[in-house]
Amino acid sequence: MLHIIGRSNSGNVQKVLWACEELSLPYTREDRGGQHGGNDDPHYLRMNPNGLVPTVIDGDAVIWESNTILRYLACKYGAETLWEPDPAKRTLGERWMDWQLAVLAPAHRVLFYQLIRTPEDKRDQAAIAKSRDMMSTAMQLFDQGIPDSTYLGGERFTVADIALGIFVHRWFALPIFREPFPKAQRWYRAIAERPGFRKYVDVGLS
Ligand SMILES: N[C@@H](CCC(=O)N[C@@H](CS)C(=O)NCC(=O)O)C(=O)O
Repeated sequence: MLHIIGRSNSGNVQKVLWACEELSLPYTREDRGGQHGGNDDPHYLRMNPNGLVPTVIDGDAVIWESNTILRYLACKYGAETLWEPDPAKRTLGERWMDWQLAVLAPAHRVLFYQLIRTPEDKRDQAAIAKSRDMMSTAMQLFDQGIPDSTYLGGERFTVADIALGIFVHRWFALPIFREPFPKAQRWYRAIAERPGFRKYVDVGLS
């Protein structure tokens, strides 16, 4: 059975949990990271040299990087669902997955840690404002760049919608000023209906 390593309040672990729900895949999970620690245990570092979560074990395969895990699960278990079989069409979603790692996640990081994981009296308001503006700039690009289709890759819900869904959810859930991004909001409404999103992502930020 699939084994997931990582705390369930990690956005990158939530990607994997949401994918398992979409695929009706049974799994076991152990807490690691954050308040649970254990990232630097030598045996964990041998599996994941970054000391980050998630890591997934599936038989002989040990996999890290959440978007790589998403692609693996979709390709292996989601041929009829999460995996877009046409390589050219698949890039429509995959480009946003790479963009999520390179642009959106770094833009949101300070904002998220300051507002959710830092006590109010210790928050750095200037850093919060700067990170909000960075995330807003990224969200504006997302709003203008996504297609008019229901999902990022067309009418099929794929792993790209999961990878982006986690971080776009944070934009809409954090207690911040938000410019109206109507296309992003329409897409967000569609993915927020998925049972996997409700079960693992829309559970409060922590
Ligand atoms: N690019 C990596 C990022 C992994 C990452 O940053 N994980 C965070 C949790 S979301 C982590 O392990 N933080 C340290 C910790 O939880 O102790 C991925 O997508 O898997």
